[in-house]
Amino acid sequence: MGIDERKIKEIAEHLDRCELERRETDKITDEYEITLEEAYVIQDELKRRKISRGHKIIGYKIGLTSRAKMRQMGVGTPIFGFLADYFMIPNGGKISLDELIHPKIEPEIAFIIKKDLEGPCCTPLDVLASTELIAPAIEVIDSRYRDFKFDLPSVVADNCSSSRFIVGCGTPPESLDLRNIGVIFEKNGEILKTSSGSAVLGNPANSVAMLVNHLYNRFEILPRGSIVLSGALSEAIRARKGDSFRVISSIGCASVKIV
Ligand code: OOG
Ligand code: MG
Repeated sequence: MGIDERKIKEIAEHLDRCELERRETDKITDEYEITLEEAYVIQDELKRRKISRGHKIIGYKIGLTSRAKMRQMGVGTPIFGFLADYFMIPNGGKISLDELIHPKIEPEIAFIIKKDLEGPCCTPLDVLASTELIAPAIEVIDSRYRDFKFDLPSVVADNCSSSRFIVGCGTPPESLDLRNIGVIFEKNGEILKTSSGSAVLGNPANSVAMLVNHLYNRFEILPRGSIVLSGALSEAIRARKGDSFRVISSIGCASVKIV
């Protein structure tokens, strides 16, 4: 490893404080040479800090799983992060801009997992067999890096820009073809983008299978009860005070208001 344990703790503390004090920072690779593996160790430390403050980990997210997002961020590899309990906002709820740095909104498809999933060879079919519900979702990302400018190790260390999320009512996956879930992304009643489930790696279940195999490499499983955000279907949109965002889909709706 290029950086030692002390540096890992220091960087995690720095990123954690930036989140809590809603401060921007330069990307960490401006100062340190960090491998992707080390970036996930920093993310683990960030997770430990939140758990030690009494927060629970309630799920995971995958990022950069659509061409639109890869193009927008200039990073072409899927990334994995965790979801803490305080990230979750009730459907139709409000988010105060004062709590965040420069939030952006993404339309997503969420999975609610009913049976533990374990790698190393998890397939999309395994994912469907262990999924209780598929639901429309909104992710609020809020990179701690200035202007959302980062490279792969920096964004992974920063828990993949995770900040808040909203999950709508779900549908059991049995009767669904996930590739054909139609999704309309609206801001203030105007359509920003239409897309379908296939925008996420051909099928969002592929994205969840990748997460399970990634967790296996880190000696973890995807536990039952987890919420998984499978990745944005289209570009993230900057949120301003007063904006309302809605994800309308063939399986239900999710909405949030920025105040
Ligand atoms: C990284 C997080 C991307 C997604 O769904 O693709 C992400 C970022 O764009 O800041 O959450
Ligand atoms: Mg996302």
